[in-house]
Amino acid sequence: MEFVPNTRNDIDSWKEVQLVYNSALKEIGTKLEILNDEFQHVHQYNPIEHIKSRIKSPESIVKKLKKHGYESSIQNMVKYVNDIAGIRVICSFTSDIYRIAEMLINQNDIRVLSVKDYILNPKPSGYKSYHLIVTVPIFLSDRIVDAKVEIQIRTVAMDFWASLEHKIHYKFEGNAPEHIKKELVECAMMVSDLDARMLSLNEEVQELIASQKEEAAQTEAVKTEESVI
Ligand code: 0O2
Repeated sequence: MEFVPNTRNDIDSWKEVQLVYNSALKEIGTKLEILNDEFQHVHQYNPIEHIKSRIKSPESIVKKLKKHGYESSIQNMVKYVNDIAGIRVICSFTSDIYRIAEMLINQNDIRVLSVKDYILNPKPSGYKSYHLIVTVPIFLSDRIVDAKVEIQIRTVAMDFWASLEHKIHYKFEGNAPEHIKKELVECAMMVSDLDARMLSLNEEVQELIASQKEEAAQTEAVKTEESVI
């Protein structure tokens, strides 16, 4: 079942697949950076903390095909594996996740294939994140190819939990003892609580800043009025 690109044709096709998916990551990455810069310009605030991207290794792609009962071929990879190109967007607050997703979805060259909201509906493991599978057009010299990209959007706290849980999951080859799984679910709940508290703190800070600005503007208006009199 193992995919080893050994014929000239296979090697060329695999190189082309990588080129297309790498281009897709660049396209989506640039779109996200532009949205972040515009947000900074309009609201003096960056919703995106950082962005990570990767192309899935051929071994992991083959593993996924095998899991779903497909033979290892380049055609099957492109057809059935949705996360060959993956991008992870780490935001400050939960509200930023939905803002970023909406702004991206509304771009007319982006086609949404699926949305999974693991924030509203967390996985039994405790995993929380917002997943989108989209296609983006890649303009090659002689044709346009629609490339699939998996976008995972989550907060810094959700990312912290997912990274550590992923390591533990691998250490036990997916079969962690029950008490460790239970502990991880409890940690996920603490992470959700932390996110909720940070969000409400941020909302309070924004309200305070807005009312201070209004007060300053009123004082300025009174001063101008007095100087005219
Ligand atoms: P990797 O190494 O991160 O790429 P699929 O398995 O993709 O065919 P499914 O089940 O619909 O189909 O995918 P899902 O669950 O929507 O999303 C898969 C990805 O989400 C995983 O990719 C992980 O990155 C992440 N993920 C999902 N569940 C968990 C979880 O319980 N813990 C952590 N830490 N991450 C999770 P891969 O391919 O499994 O791995």
